[in-house]
Amino acid sequence: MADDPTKGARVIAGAKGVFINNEFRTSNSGKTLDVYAPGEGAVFAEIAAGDGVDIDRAVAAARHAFSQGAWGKLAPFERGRLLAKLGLAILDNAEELAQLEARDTGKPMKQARADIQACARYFEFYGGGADKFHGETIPFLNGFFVATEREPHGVTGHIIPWNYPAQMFGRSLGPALATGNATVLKPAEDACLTSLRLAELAAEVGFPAGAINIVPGLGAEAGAALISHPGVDFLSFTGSPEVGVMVQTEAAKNFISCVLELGGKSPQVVFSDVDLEAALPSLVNAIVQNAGQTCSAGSRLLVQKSAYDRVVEAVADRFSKLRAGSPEMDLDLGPLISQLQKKRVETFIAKAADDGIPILSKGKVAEGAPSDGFYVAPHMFGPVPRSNTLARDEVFGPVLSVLPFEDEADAIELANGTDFGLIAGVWTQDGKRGTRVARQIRSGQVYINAYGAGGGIELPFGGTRKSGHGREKGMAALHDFTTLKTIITKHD
Ligand code: TXE
Repeated sequence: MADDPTKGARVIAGAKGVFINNEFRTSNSGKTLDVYAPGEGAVFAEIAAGDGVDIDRAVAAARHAFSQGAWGKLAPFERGRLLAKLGLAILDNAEELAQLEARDTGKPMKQARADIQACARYFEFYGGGADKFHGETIPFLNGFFVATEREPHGVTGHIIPWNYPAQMFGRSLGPALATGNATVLKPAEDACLTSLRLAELAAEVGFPAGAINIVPGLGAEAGAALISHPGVDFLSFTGSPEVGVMVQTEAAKNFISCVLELGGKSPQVVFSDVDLEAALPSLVNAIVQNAGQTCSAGSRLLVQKSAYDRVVEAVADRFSKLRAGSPEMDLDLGPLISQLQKKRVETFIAKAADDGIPILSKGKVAEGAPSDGFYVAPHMFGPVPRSNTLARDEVFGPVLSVLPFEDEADAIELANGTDFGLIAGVWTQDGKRGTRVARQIRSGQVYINAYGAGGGIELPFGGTRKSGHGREKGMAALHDFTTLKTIITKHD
């Protein structure tokens, strides 16, 4: 382990503080929380346990930045320039950030490096969008001139999870800042070090005080205080459906709106005319990436009966070769984020065995992976009965459920057969069928002959029903972070 690149990750100086008005300060309580390195199963840092008082201070700082401070006075192109500068600073510090992210989340170094590149892309993309997102004029009665304008909400509250901390930082804050909001972010207690370092970088490149405020802490304390705060004008939440309901309820009490991204049980629909060779890497990677802890994980593999044996055999073969290991081993997947998440996933696996669902294939935890790390070998189960929990509920781990279907109509019914609707993949060489099926699947995104390609920063992303609502990514996110004003002028 001596050559572990992540061991040198600088645990940033301010990690034990809250970041308000461009500086780290001691939290109100002075209490801290332990941070585990999931790859090692050991504590490697401490963070501040922010509370309601810290949230009050952060919201006040954001309010001041928005209404009186330098941030609120910037022209859109100046905001855009700052976002672009942050994107460049992220690229300049990419290796350090990737090492910190890998240590904090356990993900393989190649994944962590890709995540940091994606984080930079969010700031580049939204930096470019800041001065290109505008209203319109509307033809109205004679003697009137009507124009619409996109206004920022004011102070936006952001709660992000631990699975892609740096990416979520960019995905959530990028569009909020581009449109001129001042932000308060509560990162996940399980992995928040890159958020703190990114905020520090933002201050270094010139973001005015109060534009970005970070309060780490527990969901039930700092998180609960942020979502119920009367000084917050809009909420952006990514996490579990259970907490998503709380966010929406608190937003309703304050008469504000919110965007919720709550995960999924996404299907990959494989028809018998699939180009299997081309599809295989995506069919497997969709559930293995980030050890299955991905909201858009392709956790249900739906296979047409006439091709079932052929497809299952090929996927199972790849599955059996998968290896989980520590960040520096840089294998197919890393550990899960915590002992708790490992237990949750193992409970699903044990239940599947109790329910008599056959294991079609299994990967391994690699030799040399630290024995205390939170590793779970990838599992492939099938055929999974349609009513089973493994066919309906999000596992958030490297567990693939295989379900057979008869024909196109059956495939659509099965694909739509959960409470979620985030993303889907359709695999067929029949172009008309691909489009037909994609149009009938209820979800925010549908890929045809691909899955989750290229990070999709430019592509609107979000769900229906239990997967949440509102859209992140792409120019669509700018809509959520603004409110539409119509100015009606009578000139005759
Ligand atoms: O989520 P939580 P957890 C799903 C996934 C996973 C399950 C549980 O299925 O197994 O949720 O994960 C903050 N008020 N997803 O327990 O608790 C918390 O501090 C305000 C899918 O980690 O929802 C963290 O910052 N905030 C998902 C964030 O919510 C609260 C990603 C997410 O934590 C809070 C993560 C409260 N009362 C989990 N309680 C996705 N969509 O990708 C917690 N939080």
